[in-house]
Amino acid sequence: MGLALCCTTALLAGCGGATDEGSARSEVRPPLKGSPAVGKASKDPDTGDFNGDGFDDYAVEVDFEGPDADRSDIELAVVYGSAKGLLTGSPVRVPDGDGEDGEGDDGEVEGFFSEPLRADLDGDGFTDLIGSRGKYPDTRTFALFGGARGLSAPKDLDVPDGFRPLAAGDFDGDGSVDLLDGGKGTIDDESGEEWDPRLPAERERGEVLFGPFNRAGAPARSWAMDFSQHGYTTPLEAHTGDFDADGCTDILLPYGFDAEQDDSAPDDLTRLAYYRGDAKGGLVPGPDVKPDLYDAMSTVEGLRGVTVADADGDGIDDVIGSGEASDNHAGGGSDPGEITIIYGSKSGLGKGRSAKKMKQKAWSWGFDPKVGDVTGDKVPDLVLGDNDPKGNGGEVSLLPGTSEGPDLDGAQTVSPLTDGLPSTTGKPYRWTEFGSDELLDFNGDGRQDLIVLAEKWERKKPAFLAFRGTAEGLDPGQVQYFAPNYLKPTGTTATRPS
Ligand SMILES: [Ca+2]
Ligand SMILES: [Ca+2]
Ligand SMILES: [Ca+2]
Ligand SMILES: [Ca+2]
Repeated sequence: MGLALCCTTALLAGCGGATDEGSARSEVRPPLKGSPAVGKASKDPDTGDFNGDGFDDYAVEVDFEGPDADRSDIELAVVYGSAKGLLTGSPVRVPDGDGEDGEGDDGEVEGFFSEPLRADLDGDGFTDLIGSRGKYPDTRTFALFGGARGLSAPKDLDVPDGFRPLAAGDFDGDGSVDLLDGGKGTIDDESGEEWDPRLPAERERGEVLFGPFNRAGAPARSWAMDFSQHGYTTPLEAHTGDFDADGCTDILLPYGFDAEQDDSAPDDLTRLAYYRGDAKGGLVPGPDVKPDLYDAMSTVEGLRGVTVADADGDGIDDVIGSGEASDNHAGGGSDPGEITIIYGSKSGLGKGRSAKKMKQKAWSWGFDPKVGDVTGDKVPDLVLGDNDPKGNGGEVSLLPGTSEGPDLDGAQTVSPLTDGLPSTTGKPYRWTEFGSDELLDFNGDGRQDLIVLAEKWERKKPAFLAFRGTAEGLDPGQVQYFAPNYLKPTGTTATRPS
C-alpha cells in the first residue's frame, strides 16, 4: 500500500520518477572518529550519557546486512557523543549472541529480547546499558557498565533464568535501581499465542528484582509479581516515571489482546495498567486514575502508544498518549490524529492541571511523541511524527514549548523533502519511512538533538540523520549522516576504550 501511494503522489507532482526529483542534497561527510572525552561520576547521572562527559551517547539495535542478503546480523551499536557531534567512526558493538540470526532447524531464535535500558544499576554514578540476548528461551540478561572512559564489555547478570528486563526504575525509592520483568506467557502478545511451554512456570507472571545489585550482578532481593491479569495476557512494554513526585518510580504497562470475540476472557481486563511505586510494597496497583487512563487518551480506534516525559517542565513526569486513528472509512474519510497529555502532580497522576488534547486532520499525525528542550530556552518542546504525509513517507514536527504548552501553529517540520539533507547518491527517495528515533544532547550544548531513522533513505537502505537542536529549532544544514555500514568496519565487540 505504501508503494502504491508513493507512485500516485509522484505522478500528481508531475515528476518523471519517484526517486530522482526533489530537494537539494548535501554531500555526506566522512564518519567522525575519536575516543569519547574522559568523564566523571555524578550523584544523579544523566541517563543519556554513559561516560559522564556531558555529551549524550546513542545506543541502537542495528541490522548489519551480511554479504549474503538472506543473512542479517543484529548488533547493539553505541555511538558516543562529543563536542563535534556523534563519533560515528568509532562505534562500540555488541552482538546478540554467538551464532547466526534467524530461526534454525531447532526452532531457536537468537536475538535481543528487550529494548536496551539505561540506568545506573551498580550505583557508581555512571549510567549503564542493560539488555537481554541469546537464543530463546535461554536468554541472558547483560549489562555494559558505564565508566569515565566508556562502557565496559557486556557482563551477564546473576538473575533468574529467562529474566527479561522490561523496565528499570527505583520502585521502592531506596536509592538503588530495580529491574522489572512483566512476565511472558507469549512470545507475541498480538498473536494471542498460548503460554510458551518452553518457559519455566515461574517466568510466566512477572518479577521485580530489587537493587542494589552486587558486583556479580545479583539483586539484593526479588519479588514475584503477577502482571498477567488472571493469566490472560502479559504487558507488551513498560513505561516508567515518577508521576506523583514521591521518589518512587511508577509504571504504566500497556497490553495487547483481542478479547471481544473471546467468551473465556476475564471481564475486568485493562489495556493500560498503572502501578505506583511504594516505599513499603515496591509496586502497588493504582490508585485509580479518573477518568480511566486508557479511555482518556484513546480514540474510538484505541491507543497507538504512550510516552512518559516531563511535558510541562515542572519536574514531575507526565503521560503522553497517541490516539489511534483510521483513514479506512467508507467515502475516503479520515479521523484526525490525536495527542493527549495527562499531567503528573504531587497529588497524583491526572490530579493536577487538566489534561491537554491536540488534534490534526491527518490520521497519521501524532506518532512517537518525544519531549525535550530542543531550542534551549528551558521549556520542553514536543516532537511528533507523521508517518504518511502526502508524498514523502514520513515527517517529523517540532512543536516549540510555551507556558501554554506545545505550540501547534509554530511547528517546524523536517522531512525527506527538506533541503540540504545529506545523501551519498544525491538522489532522494520519497518513500523513506522517515521517523524520529531519539532525542539526545549528543554535542552537549544544552539543546536536545534529534536522531531520525529513515528506514529507506537511499536504495531502500536505512540511514540515521542526526539533527542538531538550535535556538531556531532543528538545523537541516548540519545533519550528521550515518548508516549501518558506517558503523561496521571499525568497530569490534564492546570494550572500554583505553
Ligand atoms: Ca557521553
Ligand atoms: Ca553504573
Ligand atoms: Ca530500589
Ligand atoms: Ca545539542
